[in-house]
Amino acid sequence: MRIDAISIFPDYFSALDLSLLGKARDKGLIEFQAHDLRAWTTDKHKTVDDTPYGGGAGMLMKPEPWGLALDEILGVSETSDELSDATVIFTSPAGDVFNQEIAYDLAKESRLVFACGRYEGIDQRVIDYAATKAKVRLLSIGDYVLNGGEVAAIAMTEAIARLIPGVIGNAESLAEESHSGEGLLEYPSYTKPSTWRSMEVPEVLLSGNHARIAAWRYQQQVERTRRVRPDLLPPEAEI
Ligand code: JET
Repeated sequence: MRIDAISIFPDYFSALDLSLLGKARDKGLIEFQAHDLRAWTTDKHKTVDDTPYGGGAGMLMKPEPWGLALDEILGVSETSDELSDATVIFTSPAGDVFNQEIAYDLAKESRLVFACGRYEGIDQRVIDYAATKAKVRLLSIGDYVLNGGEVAAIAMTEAIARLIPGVIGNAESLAEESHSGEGLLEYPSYTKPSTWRSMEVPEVLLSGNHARIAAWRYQQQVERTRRVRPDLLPPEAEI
């Protein structure tokens, strides 16, 4: 998979050089490139913002640099009918809320382009133009406001990239997640030592009785989910 990100702070994405994604890149499974939006400005001051028509607080991202950046990165032009095979993702609090199911869908794509807005957002015509040249999604990582889309794009990239075959070494950890991960919360986990700061590991986990352990873990998952995320619980009859 190839992933591009367009941002006025491309250095944010150096976090992706670390750990998981760094190794996937070394193995050639993922190509990632961050781009500085200001490279597509044409004025001396490299201006990317302007005041909103109709008034209101704050500044908006002006459309021209975005148009040039998207044309070049998508390999399209205003005058050609050629469509890009990429999916353009605008990170936005106004988008669909990103979740594991969307991560699985996007992990099947060959190209993603993250467009990271700042200030009060991007001129709407940029989103409308992109939608004439590529698949477009507005995606949010939750109901809070960030200063820009970079952190949201990094979160989504990490969630998507780890689902690409070969990126996570242990295929079992993914398989286990895909049926417990989406339904119920995880059970609490313990490692050595069996006593730490006078707290004991639950006796059942030391018993060696695999049926008892599985039953205990399932009960913990259901209790924890009912307490913290009752919205995730299947209908009463299925538990
Ligand atoms: C966000 C994402 O804050 C979030 O995203 C970043 C952001 C901040 C300010 C403006 C903005 O504009 C986006 C835009 O999209 C078309 O114009 C984006 C919070 N949860 N998820």
